[in-house]
Amino acid sequence: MAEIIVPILTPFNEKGEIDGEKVKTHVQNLLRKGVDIIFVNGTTGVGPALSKDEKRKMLDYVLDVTNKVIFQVGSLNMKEVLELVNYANERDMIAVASYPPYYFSIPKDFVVKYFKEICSASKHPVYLYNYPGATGKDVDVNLAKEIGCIKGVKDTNPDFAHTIRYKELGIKTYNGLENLAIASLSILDGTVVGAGNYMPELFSQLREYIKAGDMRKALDLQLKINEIDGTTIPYGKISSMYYLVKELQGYDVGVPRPPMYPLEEDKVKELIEKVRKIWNKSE
Ligand code: ELE
Repeated sequence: MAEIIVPILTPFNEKGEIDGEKVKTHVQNLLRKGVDIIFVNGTTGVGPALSKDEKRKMLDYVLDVTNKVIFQVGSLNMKEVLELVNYANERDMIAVASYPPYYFSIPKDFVVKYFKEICSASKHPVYLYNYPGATGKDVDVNLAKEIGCIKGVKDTNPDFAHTIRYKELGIKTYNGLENLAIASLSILDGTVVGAGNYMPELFSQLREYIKAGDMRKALDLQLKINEIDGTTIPYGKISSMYYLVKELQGYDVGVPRPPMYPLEEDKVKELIEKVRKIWNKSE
């Protein structure tokens, strides 16, 4: 069955520290609602904004609940990347993953070297997190072929044909966009969806419709997911999630940490009203 993967948000308290208990409550709920795998330190989890120590903490809090984990270790500090890989080596999980080194203009062979180093250090399968829109680098199927040791890929890419091509490598392939979940759940190994943090049941339901061959209902539900997801954009997708988890899932996951700024009270109210209206509409 196609997998639903949630890149878990990182719960912070008012002082900007990670709240471990909130992580665990959240993971338990996601698994109960049909999520299969937790992606740690992804974009939604503000991976690039976490220290090495915080990345390790997030991993351990999630591992306290489940070993169905993909651990994102990417950083511009190679020493820290390898330390995180070694940390992962001592623990049970599905895979480690990384985005390519971002920000800098570097030749492709540096990207190849980066992933090869991770592969040599890791006892777990190594997955590629390809998000060209954010990293400025496209590690496409040809570059992945050159790297040679990639065992899975999460491609956050509106170009679905680009994502499908990784299947030439026979590796686990996921697309990371909410609005392509219907396609990802139908023909890929699954979907990685940030919005799964606050509406996991909608993605589970989507998978059920697809499994039953009820594509008309699946499409309607996909459109509803798009509408809710789209509503959050002007408020900041990541910041919005903290308030929507509380509203729709019923427990506190703390607050976002700047530069993902917390939302003003009136904005939260406005956001929740808009989302509730769509959420309550019958399919
Ligand atoms: C999504 C990205 C995409 C989920 C992660 C994910 O968070 O690690 O803002 O929708 O382009 O791929 O969060 O973010 P947007 O994989």
